[in-house]
Amino acid sequence: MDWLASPALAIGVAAGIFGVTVVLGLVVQALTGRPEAASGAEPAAPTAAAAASPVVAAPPVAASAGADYASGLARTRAGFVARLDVLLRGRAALDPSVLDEIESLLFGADLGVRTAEEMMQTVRDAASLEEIRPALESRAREILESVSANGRAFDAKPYVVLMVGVNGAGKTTSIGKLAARWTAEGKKVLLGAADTFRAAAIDQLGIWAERAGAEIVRGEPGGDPASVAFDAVQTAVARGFDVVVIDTAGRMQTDAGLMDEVTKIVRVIRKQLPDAPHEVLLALDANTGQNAIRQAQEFTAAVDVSSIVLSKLDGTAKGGVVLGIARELGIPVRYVGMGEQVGDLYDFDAAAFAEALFARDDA
Ligand SMILES: Nc1nc2c(ncn2[C@@H]2O[C@H](COP(=O)(O)OP(=O)(O)O)[C@@H](O)[C@H]2O)c(=O)[nH]1
Ligand SMILES: [Mg+2]
Repeated sequence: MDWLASPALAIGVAAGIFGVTVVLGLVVQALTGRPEAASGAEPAAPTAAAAASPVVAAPPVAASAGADYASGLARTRAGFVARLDVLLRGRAALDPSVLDEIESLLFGADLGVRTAEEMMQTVRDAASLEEIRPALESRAREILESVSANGRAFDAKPYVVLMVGVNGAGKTTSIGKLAARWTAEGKKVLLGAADTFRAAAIDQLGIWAERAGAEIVRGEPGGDPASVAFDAVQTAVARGFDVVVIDTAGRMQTDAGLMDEVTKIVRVIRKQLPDAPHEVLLALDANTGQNAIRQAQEFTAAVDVSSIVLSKLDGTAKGGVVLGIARELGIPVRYVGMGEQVGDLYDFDAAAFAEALFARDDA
C-alpha cells in the first residue's frame, strides 16, 4: 500500500492520465501489441519504490473525467468516428450514397445491430450533412444515459460483491483496482479467491490484495469455488468487514458448467446472507466487441447482473460496444478499465463518455 502515498507514483499516474494524447497513443499501442495475457498473468508491479507509511493519502482510482476518457477512447475514435468524419468531409450534399456509406460504417462499428439501426435512423432524420455528427453524439449520450448506474449505497455490512465474467475479461484486475479504491476510502475489504481453477489465479488475487491493503480468503487450487465464497462471507461477517468481493473463475468445461458454478456460488452465499450478493459485477473485455454482448446475455440469464465493468478500453477500437451493451441489455456500465495499473479504473459517466467518443482529435 506504500505506493499509494508515494508522490513519485502520484506524479507518474497524473502524467499517465493527463499526458499528451500522442504519448498515450504510443502507450496504448504498446499495451495492445502485447500478447493477450491469461488470467493468471501477474498484474504489473507498482512502479514506485516502497515508502514507509501505510497511510493512504488519496483514493487511487480516478473518477470520470473528460481528459481521461478522451485518451482512453482514442483508438475507438480513430475507428468509426474518424471514418465518419472523412466521409462527411468529402461530401457536398446528403444523398443516398452518403447514407449507404454511413450505414455500412455504423454496422461495422461493434454497436450491435439494434443500436446501429437506431443510430442509422438518427442519420436519416438529419436535415443536413452538418447535423449528422451532433445528432449521433446526442443519440449516443441518450442511449448511455438511459442505463446509467445509481450510486452505491454500501447499505449492508458486509456488502457482498460478486465478480463474474469469462476468462481474461478483467475480473481479477478490476477487483484489485476496486479493492484499492475502497481501502483508500477507509473500508475494511476482504477478497475471496473463488477462482480455484489454477494456483496462479489465487496468487494473482493475493498480490492485488496485498497491494490494496485488503485481506484475502483462499481455497485450495482445484477446490470448490462455492465453499471459498461461503468462507469469505462468513469471515467478513465474523470479523466486521465492510466489503467482501468474490473473484470467480471464467472457464469451465462448458459454458453451461460455468453458469451452474456461478449460480451455485450465489446460492451458497445466500446461506450465509440471504440478501447477498448485494451487487453482481460482470466483467467484459471491450476487445471482444459483439462477443461481449453475447457473453452478457449468457450471464444475465444465469444471475442477476447489477452492472458491468468494461475492461481494456484503452487498447481497442471497439469502444462503441458500450452503446450496444447499454441498448441491447439495458444493464448499466458502471466502470471502465483503461489500463493495467491500479488507478486505471474509471466511474462510467454517460455524457463524458459520449463527448469523448465524438471528440475531434483534429480540432
Ligand atoms: N490494457 C488493459 N489491460 C487490462 C485491463 N484490465 C485487465 N487487463 C489485463 O488483462 C489480462 C486479464 O485480466 P484478469 O484480470 O486476469 O482477467 P480475469 O481472467 O477475468 O480475472 C491481464 O493481463 C490484465 O492485466 C485494462 O483495463 N486495460
Ligand atoms: Mg482472474
